[in-house]
Amino acid sequence: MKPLVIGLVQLLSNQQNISYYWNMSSKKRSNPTQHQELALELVSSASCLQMPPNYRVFLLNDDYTPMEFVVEVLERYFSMERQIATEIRLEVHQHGKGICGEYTREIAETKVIQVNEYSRRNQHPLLCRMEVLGAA
Ligand code: TYC
Repeated sequence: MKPLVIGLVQLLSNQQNISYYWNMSSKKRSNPTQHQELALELVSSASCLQMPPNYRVFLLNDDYTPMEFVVEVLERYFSMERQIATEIRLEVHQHGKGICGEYTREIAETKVIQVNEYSRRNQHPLLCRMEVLGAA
């Protein structure tokens, strides 16, 4: 049976902040003051919790979007300097795909929507997409 996790203890050791869950499915539980003495089945957070994955946002090449527009998008939505934006634009043009950045899911989703909406509003077929990265 999966342990019923009802509490989180923060322990400070060697300057590191380590989180532990205590498992109240243990028969030994009785009152809160016995937590330490009973050494409730502490399970390292490393085995319970995982950081949410990040997402890579990228642009796809097409034959119609003007190069200047791609550079503008990279500057406007990804805060790139002209020089870097131009390099990424060339990367997309030559290799079909160019990485704009890596973000949390919500930020990546927002950027994808913003770029695609902005492109359509300007009548360009430029496509912005995201892909999940390995868990951080
Ligand atoms: N390939 C496009 C053209 O030749 C330019 C372009 C570059 C389009 C980058 C999209 O993400 C892109 N007009």
